[in-house]
Amino acid sequence: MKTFILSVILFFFSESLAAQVLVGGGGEANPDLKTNVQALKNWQALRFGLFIHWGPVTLRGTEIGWSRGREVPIEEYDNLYKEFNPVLFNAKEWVAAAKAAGMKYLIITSKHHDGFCLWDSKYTDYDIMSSPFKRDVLKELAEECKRQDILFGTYYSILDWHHPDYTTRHGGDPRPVGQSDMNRYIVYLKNQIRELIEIYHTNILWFDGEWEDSWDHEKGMDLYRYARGLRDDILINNRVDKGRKDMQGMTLSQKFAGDFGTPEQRVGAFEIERPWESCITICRQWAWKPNDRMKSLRECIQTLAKTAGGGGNLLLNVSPMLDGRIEQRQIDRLRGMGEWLKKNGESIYGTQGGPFKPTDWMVSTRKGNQIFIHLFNWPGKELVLPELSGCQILSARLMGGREMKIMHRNGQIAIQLPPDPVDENDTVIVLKLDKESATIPPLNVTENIIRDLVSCRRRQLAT
Ligand code: H79
Repeated sequence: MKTFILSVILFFFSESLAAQVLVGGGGEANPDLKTNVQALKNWQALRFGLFIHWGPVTLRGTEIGWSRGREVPIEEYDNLYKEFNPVLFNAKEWVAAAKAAGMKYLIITSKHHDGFCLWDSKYTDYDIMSSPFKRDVLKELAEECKRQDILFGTYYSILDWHHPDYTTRHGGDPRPVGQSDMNRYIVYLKNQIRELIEIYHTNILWFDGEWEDSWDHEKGMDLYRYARGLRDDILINNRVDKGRKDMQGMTLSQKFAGDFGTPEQRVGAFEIERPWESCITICRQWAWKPNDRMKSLRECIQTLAKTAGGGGNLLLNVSPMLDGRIEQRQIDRLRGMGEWLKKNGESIYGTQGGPFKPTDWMVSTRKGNQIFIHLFNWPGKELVLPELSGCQILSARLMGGREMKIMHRNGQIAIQLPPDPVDENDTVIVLKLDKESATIPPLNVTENIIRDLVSCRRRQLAT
């Protein structure tokens, strides 16, 4: 009888845990349409993907979409596709670059705010087939992703500053909006989304440009339902609807549609109940820019670790050049991340964030009965952490290396470190526990470690 009661309690407990994962979905208009949990979990386990922003704008080296009517006059911008001929485009090389980085999925701009379509769309001539290149970039890429076992997804901008029926003008566009019609535009948009799902088998719909007044909450929930109706296991970001608060990217409440949050150009805040993905550029601009400042390998690796430590995915953006190649220095940077992941991938893929909450110089991830500590700065001779209540640390070792001594003092754990960091970018320490790490509630370490650092510095000053 006791066991029965216990299992009933456990059942409800696990059900409520599951319910926490079931956030988002179709929003208040679609109460029965929840996020496809299996698809979500599979995608979360991938942790690291490649974002690609690309289009005729690379002929100018200015920002995609945003430079239309700013750095590049509208008339000129809208005619760039007539010169777009990236003859060195090679889907195999792009996907191989993602693979070499240790990335597991890829999202490409099928259509950005400028309205240009990188695929052979039946519903517009403003697409890649009207350029001198005349090759279906999306098709080649989708097929190559399949071949190389990379999950394929598509970015699609809801706002379209080029389409006559879209009802907001931008960049001093003189065309009157009087004849525009959002209902007609939505027919166009849905037709294109159907193409992306049915012909290109996109697994992720990464919407953007939802913030203008032309779009609203009802339209967002309707679009979500439409896409899920075409394919139930598709994932849709929260920019399908108006629930995103700011660039922190998390959805305000469950009344809004969307399967995951989208912090932009920042690592999301620690959040392990609600799914999210940070999108961050490898350089500064989303679209290719000559001599754009590129992030260091250290920054790239730490950004990935911080994202995983906070509980999210990282979608790192690269933009190929006007000739179709990805810059060699970016390929090299990606490979650098892949090399780090070859040694440390266990601490990223398939992990959850925590239990130690992220700090500037340390984050943690967990999987099974292990916790992975990512050290960005070297704390001295010891790493001091709060004790984990209710479980034992059986061992501490450097990732792929030797075991380290653990001491217990005043409710703290002190792990004896080698004198210097093993990996200047991120040294990973693996803690093996006597039980599952997933159940440990999040712990704040900041104060603890700062105190220890201060005393450590004092000691140094004293000697
Ligand atoms: O597609 C990428 C951006 O174009 C788009 N979302 C990502 C994924 C985006 N939407 N909103 N924003 C970016 C924020 C707007 C930032 C801006 Fe700017 C600051 C627009 C103009 C000044 C960023 C910097 C774009 C141009 C310069």
